[in-house]
Amino acid sequence: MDAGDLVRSIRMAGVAGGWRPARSAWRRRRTDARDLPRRGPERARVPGAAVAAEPEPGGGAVRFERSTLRVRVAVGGAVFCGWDGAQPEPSYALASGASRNGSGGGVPEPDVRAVLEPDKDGWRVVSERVTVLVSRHGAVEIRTPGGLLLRRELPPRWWDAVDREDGESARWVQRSQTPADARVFGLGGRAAGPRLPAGAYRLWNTDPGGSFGPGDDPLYITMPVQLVVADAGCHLVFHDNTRDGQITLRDGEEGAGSGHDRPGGCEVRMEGGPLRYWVIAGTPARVLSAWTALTGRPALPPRWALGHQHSRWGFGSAQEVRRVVAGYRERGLPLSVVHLDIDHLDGHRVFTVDAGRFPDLPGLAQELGEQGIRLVSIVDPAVKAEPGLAAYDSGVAADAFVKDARGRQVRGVVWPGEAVFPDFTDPAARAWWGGLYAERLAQGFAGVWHDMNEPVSFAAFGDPTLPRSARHSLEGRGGDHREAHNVYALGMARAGYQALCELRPDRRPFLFSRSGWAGLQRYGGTWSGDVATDWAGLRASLALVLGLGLCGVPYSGPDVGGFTGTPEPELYLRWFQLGAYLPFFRTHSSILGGLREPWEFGPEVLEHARAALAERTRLMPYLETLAHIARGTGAPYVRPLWWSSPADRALRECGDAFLLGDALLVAPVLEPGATGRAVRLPRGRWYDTATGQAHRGPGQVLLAAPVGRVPVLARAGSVLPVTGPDGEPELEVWAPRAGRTGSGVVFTGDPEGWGAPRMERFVSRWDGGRVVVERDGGGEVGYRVRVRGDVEGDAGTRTGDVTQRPEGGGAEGAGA
Ligand code: NBV
Repeated sequence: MDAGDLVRSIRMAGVAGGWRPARSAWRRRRTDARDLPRRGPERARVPGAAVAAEPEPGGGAVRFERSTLRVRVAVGGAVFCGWDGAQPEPSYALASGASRNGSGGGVPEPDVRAVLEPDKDGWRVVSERVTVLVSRHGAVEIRTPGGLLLRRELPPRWWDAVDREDGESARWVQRSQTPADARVFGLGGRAAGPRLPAGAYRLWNTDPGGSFGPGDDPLYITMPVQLVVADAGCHLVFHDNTRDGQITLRDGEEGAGSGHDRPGGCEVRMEGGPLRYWVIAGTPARVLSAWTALTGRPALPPRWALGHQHSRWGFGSAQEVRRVVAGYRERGLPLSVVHLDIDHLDGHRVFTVDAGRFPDLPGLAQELGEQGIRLVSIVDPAVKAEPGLAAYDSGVAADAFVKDARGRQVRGVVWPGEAVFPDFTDPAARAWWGGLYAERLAQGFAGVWHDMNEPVSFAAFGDPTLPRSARHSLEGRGGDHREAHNVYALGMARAGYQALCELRPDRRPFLFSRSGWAGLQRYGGTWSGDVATDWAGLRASLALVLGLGLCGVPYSGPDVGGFTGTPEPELYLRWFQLGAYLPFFRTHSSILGGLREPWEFGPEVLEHARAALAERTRLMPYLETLAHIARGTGAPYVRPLWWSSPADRALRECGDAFLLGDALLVAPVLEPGATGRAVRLPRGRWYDTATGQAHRGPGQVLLAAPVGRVPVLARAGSVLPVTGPDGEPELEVWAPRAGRTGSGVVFTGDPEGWGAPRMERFVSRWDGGRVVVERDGGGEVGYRVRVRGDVEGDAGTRTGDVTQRPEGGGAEGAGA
């Protein structure tokens, strides 16, 4: 047991209490001691020298003395490399699974224009976006079409079992080099990010137990997905292997004076499973587009899921829910969703209701629905092992629960007590589980919140999850928890998403999940999990959202105010102000923590929270547009500052600000006592949206950040849809630089159904001393237009607002 395990188990035992976690931990240890195949003697192997090569569609196979490497460039430019005969499938990341409206994913066709040909030191495959070079000893280089090195994978090393009777796949390690200036992002949700410092990152989805801060790793979502940014270009590398493993990052060093750079690099070490990876090179936007073409486009949340959401573990009763909702209503604060946590269940049993505390849940749901508020339900995977309980009995009948090697149920301990775990890697179990969601819909819930699905089984010591030897279907191939653990929540999300599509075919599902893996976005989003209530937790919550977005999961956000304890008013407010600009905006806290209603922190905080909520409401059409862009292209709503300037090295280090779409730059306050802050600007002209003052990037500016607001800047030329003062949508246009043009798109879609959205594009430009906006392709603009920034000709002469009528006619008024 390492130190992390120890801390976790102490926290876990505290949370769960009693003797059960101790018994469960012993049981898990015994099961593994009995059933886990023991590794016999091993022998190291490297590929050796190349023997032959043969072309195949999109690339070819190079045979070495002791392995074979397959290189294949796919249509769209993604490169697949597989050793020892590994193919792209089967894959949990690529599986198209439950797709609707083409969220797809899946193995792309080979690009037949790319062919393997001899090169001076081996072979090469030239394609439109990258050149792949394979050396005679099995090193693989990925270069830009211009020849710049993006990544060099050194020949791998395996440890094969000497007598193969144990049936175990070989452990392996692969080292790689990246340019000295390269910076790495991603690896799932990492509190230490967004730019990942040098160090070791484990690949094993883990509940940190209690709460986490920037030093806790791994967390709930790990993924072998790295987004690497360097002067030479940007690329994503994905090691498609679900096993436990570790990625160690090493920073490069630029040879100060000596002229010799020490490359940066990483080492991927896996406990078994295939050695195969994908590399996608290009601009960040292209990389995310190709990545989500491979693993599936992000599900589009219903419009209401972009509004403010409120939750608490421990509402405890329908009256308390009504009291909180009335609190929002009476203060005129918008509220879109209320979440019910495990305390609304009967004895913590999933798919039940405590009828004493929530006597008429469908009635409550309807009552809230009349006020425009949706109810979302927590769903934990563990089912109480209790004959007579419908979920248990039907699961037994469907043979859906995870078993050990001897065919007995694997039992663990979670909130309801002794529990069993559905095998979400089994298609039949997924179908059975999905059917249970009918009960949630009948109770009036509009969406689901998957929790505890790393999966967690409380343990007084060791790893709080299922035994590694537990058997899983793995889509019929058969295997154990070592392979299934990291994709357990992904399978649960797939089951839930598919069920909601089938049970309510006219509505888009709303689903978010604490744990997951590459491809989670096909089914829904995620949230921070139990982030600690302190300033470091606030910073970590932004790191998670940014990192996950770069791994293809764009919809997420933290527990605003932190999960634990009670935030001081200033911390609560700063968290609230950040949350208002993130896709998933939810106040939530632990049953042991304090309240998170905006009025609980004094009148000053309430007024500032009101302003943040008003800004959220104003930006709703823009957020909806960003949701459609994410759906269509994989570009996250929340992007790092280097998104459109990846060559700006200073921006790669910047983890305290972000771009919200193309138009806005948000610089939240992440420190106590601040009244201003430094903001790094990407290249271009940026307006402070509070003052209208223009700033020029690249560079750094100091902006006021009084307690009532966080700096937000708008990119000159941008056109974004917002809600106008009368509640009607309007276009906000930030004056382009003199002589330049700008643009923006607007998506308006079906609020909750599957109807195709409407896309409109607008262009902004100067015309005779005033800014005009035109619909791309001609025709009426159709919206009221508000021009902001430098509204008269030369930059800086006059700053203010001008409103234009929908017909695109003359100015209605000018602000100062
Ligand atoms: O269901 C209770 C909590 C929930 O409020 C939280 O958001 C989850 O991350 N859940 C974890 C289980 C309890 C953890 C201590």
